[in-house]
Formats: sequence, C-alpha cells, structure tokens
Amino acid sequence: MAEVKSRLTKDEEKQLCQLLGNVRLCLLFKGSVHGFTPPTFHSKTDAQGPILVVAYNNLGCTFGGFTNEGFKSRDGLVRDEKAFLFRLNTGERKDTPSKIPVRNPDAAIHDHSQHGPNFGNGSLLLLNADMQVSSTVTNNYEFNLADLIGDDPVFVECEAYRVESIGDAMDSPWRKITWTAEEKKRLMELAKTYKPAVNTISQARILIVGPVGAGKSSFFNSVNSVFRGHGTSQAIAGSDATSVTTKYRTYYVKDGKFGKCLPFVLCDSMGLEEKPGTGLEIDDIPKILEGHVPDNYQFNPSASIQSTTAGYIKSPSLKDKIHCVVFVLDSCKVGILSEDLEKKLRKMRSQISLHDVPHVVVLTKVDELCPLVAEDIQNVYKSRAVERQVNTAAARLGIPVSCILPVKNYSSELELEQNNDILILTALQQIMRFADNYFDNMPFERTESNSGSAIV
Ligand SMILES: Nc1nc2c(ncn2[C@@H]2O[C@H](COP(=O)(O)OP(=O)(O)OP(=O)(O)O)[C@@H](O)[C@H]2O)c(=O)[nH]1
Ligand SMILES: [Mg+2]
Repeated sequence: MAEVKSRLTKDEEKQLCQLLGNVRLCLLFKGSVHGFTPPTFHSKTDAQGPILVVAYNNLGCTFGGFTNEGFKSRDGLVRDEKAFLFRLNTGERKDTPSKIPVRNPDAAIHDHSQHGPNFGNGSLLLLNADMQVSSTVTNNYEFNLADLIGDDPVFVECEAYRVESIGDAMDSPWRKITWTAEEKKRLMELAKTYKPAVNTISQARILIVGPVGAGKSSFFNSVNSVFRGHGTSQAIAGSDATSVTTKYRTYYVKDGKFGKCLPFVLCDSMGLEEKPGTGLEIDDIPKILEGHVPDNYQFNPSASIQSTTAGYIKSPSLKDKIHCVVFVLDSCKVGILSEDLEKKLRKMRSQISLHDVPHVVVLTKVDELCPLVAEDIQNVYKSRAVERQVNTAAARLGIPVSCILPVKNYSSELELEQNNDILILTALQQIMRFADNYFDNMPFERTESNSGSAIV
C-alpha cells in the first residue's frame, strides 16, 4: 500500500493531545494524495465521528479546527459545543498553542457536501479551489486570522483526522473468546489433528495476500512461533516502500523443533501496491490458486508467470491448489486504503470467488491501533477502534464481518504470550474451517470417514 503519511511532527501531535485530551489521531484525508476538493474530503470524513482538520502554510503555521459532531454532508449548520479552532506552536510563531473555542455552538460548523471544512459558517473555510484560507468575521468564533496563519493565506496541505478517544471500550466483548491455558491447548490440538475432508491430501494449502507491509510474513511467523513455543522469524519481515517479500514461499509449520509437519501449508506472497506494474501482479493470482506457481518463484511485477517459466507446475494436483485465501490488512490503514488498492483487492477477491476458494481477512497490528489492546490483548473485542476497523474492512472489501479476524502478530517479541497465542490460534481455526468449505464443494472427493470413493 502506498502509505499515506501524516505531516504532523511528534511535537505537533503532542500539542494536539494537549488540546484534545487523551486521544488517538487516525489520518483519513490528505489533500495532496486524495485531491483538494470538497467531494473527496466528504468521501473520506463523512460519518467518521469527531474530526480534526489540520492545514499547513509555507510560513510553517499549523492550524485548523475540531468538530466533535463531525461531517455527514448534512447541508446545514451543526450545533457543536465542543468545536474549536487552533494554531500550533510551529514555524515562525514560537508562542503557546492556541485554542479558540466556539462562541456560537449553534453555528459551530456548516456541513455541506459542496464545501470543504467550514467552521462557524465562514469563520474559517478550507479547501477552496484557489487553495486559500477564506475567513469572514462572524460571531461564531472570535479570533484574528493573522494569529492563526500569519500573513500567508495559501495552504500547502490539508489533512483530516478521526479523533478516537483512548479508553473507548465496550462493557462486554462483541465476540466471545476463552482466555485460558486449556483453550490454547484445545486450539493447538485442533490444528495438529486437522484433516482435510478428502482422502487424497494431508495438508490444506493457505495463500496469504495483502498490501505491502500489512503483516503477511509476520502472520506466518506468528503461527510458526506458537507451535515452536518462542518467537521465530523464518519469513523475512520488515518495512520498506516496496514489498520486502519478493518470492512466492511455501512454508511448513512443525509441531516443535523436531516435530511432524502440521496439516497445513502457508504460502506467503509479494505485497500489493496501488500502481500498475508494481507489487504483486494481479494476473498471477489465478495461476497461484490453480497450483501452477512453484515455491521460491521470483515475482515479476510487470508480467505474470508463464507456462515456460522455470519450475512452472504444468499439471497441478489437488495438493498444489489453494484451499483458502487469507487477506492480511493493517488495521491502522484500512480506513485510508487508496481507491486503486481497494479496486485491486476487490478484483483479486472476484478472481478468488471465481475459483470457489473461501477467503477470510486477518486484520493485523491491533496493538498499534488501540492502546487498550496494546495494554491487554483481551480487550480486542471490547475496543471500539478495533470494531470500527473490522466494519470498515468489511465494507471496503465486501466481506462479511464474520470473516474478519483481528490479530496481533509477533513482531519483536522473543517470548510468547498465552492470550496472543489464543488470538492467533482462533484465526487459524477459522482459516481451517474455511478450507473445509473448499473440500465440501468437491462432490466426488470423500474422506475415509464417509462412504464415497476417493479420486487420486
Ligand atoms: N506492532 C505490530 N507490528 C506488526 C504486526 N504485524 C506486522 N508488524 C510489523 O509490520 C512490519 C511489516 O510486516 P511484514 O510481515 O514484513 O509485512 P508484509 O505484509 O509481509 O510486507 P511485504 O512483504 O513488504 O509486503 C514489520 O516491521 C512487522 O514487524 C502487528 O500485528 N503488530
Ligand atoms: Mg512479506
């Protein structure tokens, strides 16, 4: 995923937290990436809850406004007692950050689908076509424009953030998980004794796909770590502008260092990128699903694998085919997934559906998304931030919420944590159940436990 990065410095974020209290800022809109137009602003920020708009000018002024009621293209004035304008302590201005509370809460914002963020019915209007801050004197906010922007009305960037209150947790979880040692043992046993519902193969083959840096390789490492009993990093993980994983890799997971291979294979792939000719080539997907792509195949972003490529599996059997696909998405970024990337993911999804391969979504980095989860993974299904991102992922990919599984991958830990293992194993259990659905769709394949004859 081409990462949409916040322009705020750490110091500016700290200042904003002074103004807003203990909150987390989630970047939804960035003019230089999404376009400086009101419709794109509203497409990213409408119905997202409290919104902070931050603009920057060439004098180094960072300023904007906050609305607790947010935007919904209501085409009218919105009452908001908590709204305010602000200027941070940056650039030429080295005095304390300013907060200008709304004076007339009935006209805190004018929320119109054809206007950019408009605080106080014209007091501060951003995102005009001429990239100029527009301000008329109203009684809705009392301030001197020069105090906010110096003498440069041209803004060079405009961002909008969803403001999430930290400590935003539900009383009871929306999905029940048993956080006990017995549950971990049970889930491990289930994974070890899993048997594909067909006679002819002993392992389910799972493909991992998703945007660059989403945590695909780390998900394999995490599953592997759980069965090894300590942190592992067999698949190389890390952060870069382009995919760290460039080869198709087939990974076996062993039951302990010297144990047997478990009944599933995880196949790691190159990250998806939004631009054509970069990242995983989407036309490789049908070839992978059908089992033509060999282990260690070096992906070529500008051309898909050919039948003449070295190692190409010409006549794949059931064991080479993919039985379940796992979409890995970064929970912190699902909201700001670019439209091009969303299109690629949806296209990939329809190819997968055409091949009748069941698929699930693993939503990673829930520890980065929500401090409550970072503190205690048991909060994962109580965190409103996680719930919101699960719903966003469901809407953006068109996948039911029941198929979306939040996890925290092992990334830097040397030792394991029982509750984290349980979350990873719960995801694995769901993946196995979905793989079973693949075999259920094969009318002539039968396990030994039923009466049909097996096709070899
Ligand atoms: N905190 C946290 N970090 C994670 C998590 N999952 C992955 N990471 C980190 O995110 C970065 C990217 O992870 P990778 O597993 O390499 O991601 P990938 O999807 O395989 O990336 P590419 O191969 O480049 O496409 C690494 O620095 C990981 O340590 C998670 O759940 N929590
Ligand atoms: Mg990788």
